[in-house]
Amino acid sequence: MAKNNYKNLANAIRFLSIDAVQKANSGHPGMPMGMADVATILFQKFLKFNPHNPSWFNRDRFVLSAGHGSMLLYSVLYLSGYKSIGIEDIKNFRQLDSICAGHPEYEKDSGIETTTGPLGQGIANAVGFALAEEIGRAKFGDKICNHKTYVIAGDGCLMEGISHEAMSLAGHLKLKNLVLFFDNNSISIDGNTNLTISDDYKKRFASYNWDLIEINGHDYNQILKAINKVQKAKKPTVISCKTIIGYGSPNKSNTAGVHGSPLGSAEIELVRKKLKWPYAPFEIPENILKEWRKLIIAGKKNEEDWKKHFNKLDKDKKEEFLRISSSILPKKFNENIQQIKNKFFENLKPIATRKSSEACLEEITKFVPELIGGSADLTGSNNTKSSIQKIIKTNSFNGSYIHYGIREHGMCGVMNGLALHQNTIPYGGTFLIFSDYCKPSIRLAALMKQRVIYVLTHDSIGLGEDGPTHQPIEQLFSLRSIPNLNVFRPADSIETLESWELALKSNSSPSVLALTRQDLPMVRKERSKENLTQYGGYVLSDSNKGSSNLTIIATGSEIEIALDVQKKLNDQSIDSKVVSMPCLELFEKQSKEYKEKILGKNSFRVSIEAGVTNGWEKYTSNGISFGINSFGKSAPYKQIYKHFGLTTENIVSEIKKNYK
Ligand SMILES: Cc1ncc(C[n+]2csc(CCOP(=O)(O)OP(=O)(O)O)c2C)c(N)n1
Ligand SMILES: [Mg+2]
Repeated sequence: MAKNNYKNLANAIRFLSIDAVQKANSGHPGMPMGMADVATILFQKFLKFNPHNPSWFNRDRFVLSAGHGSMLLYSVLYLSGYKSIGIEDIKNFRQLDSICAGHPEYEKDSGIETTTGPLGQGIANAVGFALAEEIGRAKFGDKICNHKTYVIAGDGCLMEGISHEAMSLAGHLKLKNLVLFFDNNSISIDGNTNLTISDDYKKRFASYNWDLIEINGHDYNQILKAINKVQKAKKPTVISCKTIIGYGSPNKSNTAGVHGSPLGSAEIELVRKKLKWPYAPFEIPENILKEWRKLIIAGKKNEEDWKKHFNKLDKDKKEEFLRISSSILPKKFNENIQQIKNKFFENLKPIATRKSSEACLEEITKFVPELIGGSADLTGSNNTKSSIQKIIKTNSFNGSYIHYGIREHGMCGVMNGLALHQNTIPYGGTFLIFSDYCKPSIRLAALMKQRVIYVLTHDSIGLGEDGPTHQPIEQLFSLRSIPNLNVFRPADSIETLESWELALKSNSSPSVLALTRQDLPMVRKERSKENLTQYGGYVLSDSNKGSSNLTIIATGSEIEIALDVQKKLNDQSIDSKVVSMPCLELFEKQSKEYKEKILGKNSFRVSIEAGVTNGWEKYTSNGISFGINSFGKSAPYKQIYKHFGLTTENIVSEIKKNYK
C-alpha cells in the first residue's frame, strides 16, 4: 500500500482521538497522535484477529498499557469494524456508561482485552497473556494456540516497578511471542523525562534477555521491517519507537501540554491544515473507512483457517479445549471435592490451614488441569505446590507451576493476564503481609471480575518470631474493603477445602485465601455434605440450642479461642453461640433474616480476630471487638496473643464485666 494511504489511515485514528477528547473536554490526545502510525501498521499488516468475533481464541492479543491513550484503542477498534464500538460511542467518550470510558475497561467480546490506566499493569498482563499462550501451545499444539501478544507502553509504564518485575520474568522464560512497543517520546506529565530518568534502556532490556529494535515511530518502512522481524523472534522484543507526542500539532507537539488536555479548537484547526484532513469532526471519508473495514474479511479468514485445524483435533482434546476456554470446571468436580472432604473428616489432628490448603491442592491439581499455580519465592512456606505439578521453565511450558521469584506485584499482574487469556485458572502465593505489594493488581482483578486466587499465608501474629514487619494487622480489612473480592479466612481443613471450592467456582470474582502458619484444631466435626462457607458465616457451636443471647463471632485461628471461651462460660452457666465467619463478603450477600438469625437480633455480640477491629464494629456495636489496633510484636506466638489480650482468660473476664 502507498505510504500516503497509511498516512490517511493513521490520521483517521488521530482525528477521532483529537475530536473525541475535545468534545468530552477531557482526555489524552498526545499519545494516540504519536502512536497512530505504529498502530496502523500493526493492525493493517500484522495483527491476527476477527473484528466480528473478538473472542476468537487464537487471536493476537493487543494490550494498551498506556491506558490514558484509550482513544487510540477505541479508534482502531471502531475503524477495523468491531461491533462493540460505533461512532456514537466515540462521540460519547468519557460519558456515563460509555464503552469508551476514560481508561480502557475490560469487557468480554469487545476487543478491550484488559483494564489499564494504572501504568505498568498492562505490561504485566501482556506477560501473562504470552505465558498463557505458551501454556496453551504446550497443551493443545501450535495449530491451536500460536499467537503474538503486542503491548504499547510509554515512558510511564516503563518507569513503574512492576514493569521491571514482569519484563525480567518474561525475559527469563524467553516468551518469544511477546512484543512491547515503547512509545519513546521522552515526555510525561511533568515535562521532559530527562527531569527524572537517565536509564540506559539498551542495557536495561539486554539484561532482561529481551531483544531491542530501535525505530522512528513515524517511518512506515521502519515500522514494517521491525514487526516483520519479530515474527521470527526467539525472545521477547522491545520495539522502541521514537515518536513525537501530539504529532501534527504545530504548537503543542513534543510538549507535556498535549499529554492530557484537549488541544482546543484553534489548534485543532491548525492540525487539520497541517495533516491535510479537511473533514468534519467524527467524519471518516468512505474510502478510508472502507480500507480499514477490509480487516473484517481478513479477520473472518483468520478464524476459518484456524477452525480447520481445530476440527482435526480428536474428540477428547476438542472437548477439553472447549470446557477450559468456556471456564467450565471438570464434570466430576463436585464429586471429587466431596471425596476430599470425606477424607479430611477422618483426620482430626491439628494442622495449619496452609497445610490443609496444600492437601487440597494435592488432590485438586489431579482433576483441574487448568490450574496454574505459583509463589513469589515462598513455595515451601505458602504450601502452594502439589507433588504432581511440573515446573514451567524456559522452553518447557507443559507444567503447571511457576516460580515467580520475589516479584509479588509482577506475579499478580501476570496472573490477571493468565486469567484473561481464558485457558488457565491462576493461583499464586505470598505472605498475607505482602498483599500490600500485590494490591494494585488484586484491585484490577476484582474490577475485571477475573477468577484469580491468592494464597496468602502467615495470616496473623500467629506467625510469631518474624515480628511486626511480617505480621498482618490491617491487611484483612484492607482487602475486605476491595469491592468484588472474596476474602476467605478458614478455621480448619474443612473450611479451607470449602474456600477452595468456592474460589474455583467463582467465575466473576477473585478470592483471597488467608491461611495460618500455626497448627489449628479441627473444629468442623459434624459431617455436613453442604458447603457451609458459602454462607459466609454460620453457627458452629451453640451451647443452648438457639436461645442464648451471647454471640461470639470469630474467623480462622481465633475460632479455637472462641470455642474455648464458650466452654469456660458454659462452665459458669453462661450460654453462648460461636459463629464462624470465614467470608464476610458472602455473609453480607445473605438475606437480612439469615444474618439476624445467625448473629442474634438482640444478642450481645463479641468478635475475635487477630487484626484491626475497625470493621467488626458493624456487627458488635453493642458488644466488644477483640483484636489488635497497633503493630505486632516479635516473640513466640502464644506470648504475642497474650500480650494483646487474645486469650480465653482475658476475653471471658471482659465478657463477664460487660454482658448482662
Ligand atoms: C501508577 C500510575 N501512576 C500515575 C498515573 C498518572 N499518569 C497518567 S499518564 C502519566 C504520565 C505517563 O507518561 P507517559 O507514559 O510518557 O505517557 P505520554 O505522556 O507519553 O502519553 C501519569 C503520571 C497513572 N495513571 N498510573
Ligand atoms: Mg511519554
